[in-house]
Amino acid sequence: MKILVLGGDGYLGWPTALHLSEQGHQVAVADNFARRGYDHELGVESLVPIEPLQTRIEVWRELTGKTIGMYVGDLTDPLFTYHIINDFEPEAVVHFAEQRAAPYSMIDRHHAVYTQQNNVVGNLNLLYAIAETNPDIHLVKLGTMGEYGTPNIDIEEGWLELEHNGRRDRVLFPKRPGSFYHLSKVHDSHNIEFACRIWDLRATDLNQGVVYGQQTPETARDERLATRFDYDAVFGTVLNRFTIQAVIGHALTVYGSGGQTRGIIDIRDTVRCIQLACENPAARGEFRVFNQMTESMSVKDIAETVKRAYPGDVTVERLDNPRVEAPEHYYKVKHTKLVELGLEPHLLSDTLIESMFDITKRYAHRVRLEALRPNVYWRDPTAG
Ligand code: NAD
Ligand code: USQ
Repeated sequence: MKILVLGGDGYLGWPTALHLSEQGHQVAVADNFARRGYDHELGVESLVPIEPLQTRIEVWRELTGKTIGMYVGDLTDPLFTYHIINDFEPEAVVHFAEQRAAPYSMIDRHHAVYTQQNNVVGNLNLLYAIAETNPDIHLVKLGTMGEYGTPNIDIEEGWLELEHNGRRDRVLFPKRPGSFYHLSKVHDSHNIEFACRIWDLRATDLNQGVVYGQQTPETARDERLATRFDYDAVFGTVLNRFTIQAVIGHALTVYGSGGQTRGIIDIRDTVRCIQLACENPAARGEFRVFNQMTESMSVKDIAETVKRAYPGDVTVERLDNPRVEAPEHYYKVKHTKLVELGLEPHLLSDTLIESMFDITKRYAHRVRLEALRPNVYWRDPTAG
């Protein structure tokens, strides 16, 4: 298939592009390098050094003989978005290209507005470009489990059958997200569902949990193919942060009671899920939602798991939670649709955590300790 990966320079977009290319698909990536810009703005860097996108693509071609196309531009620019759809003529578009850190969106008004403009406008331009160019293109969009929040009922895959005052209906599952970033994904989901209804587009919204891990079989082939590995308090995600903190002898930073529970997924399963979604497209007019996570864990259980796997001493520090989120709650998620399509999940294992310790040890000298402490507070909109 011809597959266009938007956000192909990012943590997940790059390994996905390699995986799809390895599977024999014809791949092109698009990116505006905003993510590298946030690093400059925040004064942080990926723990693992990453090559420029051009170098990565060239190394992949040298190693495999496979070509990956490249477009540089911004999805909020409609001319660029229409151009890439017209020029590459994809059968599927995988859309990763959004500002994805909840804390970044909560720094202040400017960052909240940027996040929602970047994400919602980029996605809307893409919907129009697909509808006007070729409505047969399958949109595979990265959403997030955080769209649902932590409701006191089971979380279904996107849709909810309900009965109210004796009448029945099928409605989008109610959303109660926990940051302006997560809200941008809710707005995207509604826009996509509407576009499927009015223009008969085909779309899959992948409500993904928190991703962990740094390597896939393809990125591991050469260190110049590495994807980013963030540890700072704004972009670093919880399990990645805890493995890095364990190695450098920093206390694991559990926010609040640690009773907050999230869906999680190994990066190797992320790339496989995208492949499965692309190869099994939604029908015309269908807005399909998959919960892209493989297991649920509380933050304190994640901390305990990392502590157990580490061969040295590890301490856990309970920090006042900088976020506003339920400290203890019900959490039961249905996530069977990707398994039905063939996903064989890698559940969290000591072996995987040990391999993350090994990667960290190589680059531990690059950690900036001050970047580890949380410095964005949900209740203080003037902090930025
Ligand atoms: P990332 O920030 O590493 O990658 C996103 C890429 O998109 C970056 O390279 C960035 O430069 C690019 N981009 C952003 N805005 C753009 C625009 N307007 N035009 C063109 N390019 C743009 O993030 P990631 O961790 O790879 O996440 C990818 C997607 O998956 C995001 O949509 C995120 O919300 C979703 N997701 C990520 C996780 C996770 O744990 N990392 C979990 C669930 C969902
Ligand atoms: N947490 C800690 N200590 C830390 C870091 C995080 O206790 O040092 C806690 C947070 O309070 C939160 C949980 O861990 O309860 C997850 O936080 P996170 O930063 O790992 O993940 P989150 O902010 O939810 O965002 C990440 C990605 C985002 C994606 C989301 C999936 O950055 O792009 O959408 O995971 S989900 O959580 O399912 O919404």
